[in-house]
Amino acid sequence: MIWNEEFETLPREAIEAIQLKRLQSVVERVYATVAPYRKKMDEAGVKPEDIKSLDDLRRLPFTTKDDLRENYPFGMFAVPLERVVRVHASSGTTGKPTVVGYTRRDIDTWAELMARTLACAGVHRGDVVHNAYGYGLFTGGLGFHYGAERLGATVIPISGGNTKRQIMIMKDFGSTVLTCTPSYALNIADVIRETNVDSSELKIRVGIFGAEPWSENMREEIEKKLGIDAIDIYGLSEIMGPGVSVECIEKKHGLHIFEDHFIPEIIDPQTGEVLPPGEKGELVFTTLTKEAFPVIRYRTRDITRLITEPCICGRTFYRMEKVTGRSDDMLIIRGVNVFPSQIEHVLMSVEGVEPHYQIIVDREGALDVMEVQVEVSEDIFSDEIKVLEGLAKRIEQEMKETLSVSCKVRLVEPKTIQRSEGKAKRVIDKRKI
Ligand code: DLL
Repeated sequence: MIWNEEFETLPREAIEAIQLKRLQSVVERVYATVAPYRKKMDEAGVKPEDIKSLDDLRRLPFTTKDDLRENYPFGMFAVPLERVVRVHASSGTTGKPTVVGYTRRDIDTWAELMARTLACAGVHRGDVVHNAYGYGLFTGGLGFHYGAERLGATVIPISGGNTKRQIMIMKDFGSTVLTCTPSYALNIADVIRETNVDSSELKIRVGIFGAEPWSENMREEIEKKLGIDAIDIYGLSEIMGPGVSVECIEKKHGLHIFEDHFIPEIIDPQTGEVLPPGEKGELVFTTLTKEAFPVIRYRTRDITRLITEPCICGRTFYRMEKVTGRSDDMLIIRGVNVFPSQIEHVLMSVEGVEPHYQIIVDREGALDVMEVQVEVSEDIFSDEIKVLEGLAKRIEQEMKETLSVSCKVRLVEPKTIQRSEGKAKRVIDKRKI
């Protein structure tokens, strides 16, 4: 079902007309009310009235996480605090969190976009949504919650953690939709298996997973273990939270971006130059309707490409390819760029290796060293040392071929790598400590 057929199937010209009108209005608003935007625009010599076409967007300066940090906590809000009915925050890897605010209308827009998101993934009234995204400052829990209510589904606000209890509730309440991070979905699947729960007693049909990168192989693994369809959802607190883009039930065709509320651009992360449609680069978003915390050309650091053709599902908005990593996720190992997603891809293609891994980077003398620790199945682990060594060598070989840099592979006992209840921590970089 298409939740908002009127908007989600608009012809291109109509989408662009809406975008231009809304863009002009938001630029005018931030210039008038948010001092850091006014300062940056003045320095760049651009005024709100210079935005005459969508192409003029590129005349506006970028906004980065540093801008938000410098104006912590509320310095980039465009309305007085009396109009802000909620705040959320995302914890960065360093220092203070990024704080975002919502007016009553923003919360309403977000609920509408999350209702679209859920409908896009095939969720409907009568579904029981088991919402295991964290409730709190993180946008996942409440974002899904309001969307599921708007759609008219039944929400179980379970939040993350206490996995055995989650499974009991899922069974007893007849949950049909699972929403959580992909790493937590795997964790749930493993606990189901370990506790010998009869999976035919579970009614989960579809899962909507996001908030962290996950590979196609990881999708297959989750779908197989839980017997469900696994849909990818993307979003970030600075732009709104979940509900920026989502796959439709067709899957693997990219994530539909709600373009009547957000304009996506792809830029070269080095030069900042806008790249033509179809090219891979850093995703940049401008919000068009947000009141409390509008953002202009926000650099997400996420790497993807845009797909401009309408989807077979009938929706006309541009899509983005699955995000496989962030430009700041990239590890530089002895000068070679390595993305954790490449490592995941290699691991997931090896028989007997479990989808639980961690990457440890360190420096020995002047040399970077990378170790990949990965769990193997019980059968393999109890095999002879020779077999284990052979497997580790084979993975090392494949890593070398894929990454063009060597790493050490250590096969570890089942259940030794810490399980995730939210976003998984894949990389431990000891070089920075
Ligand atoms: O993770 C919002 C969210 C909640 C999205 C629930 C989906 C589901 P932040 O905590 O601000 O917001 O983290 C945003 O997470 O810039 C990406 O790097 C990463 N990310 C989010 N979704 C995906 C995804 C939420 N589907 C950051 N694939 C983003 C890959 C993702 N990375």
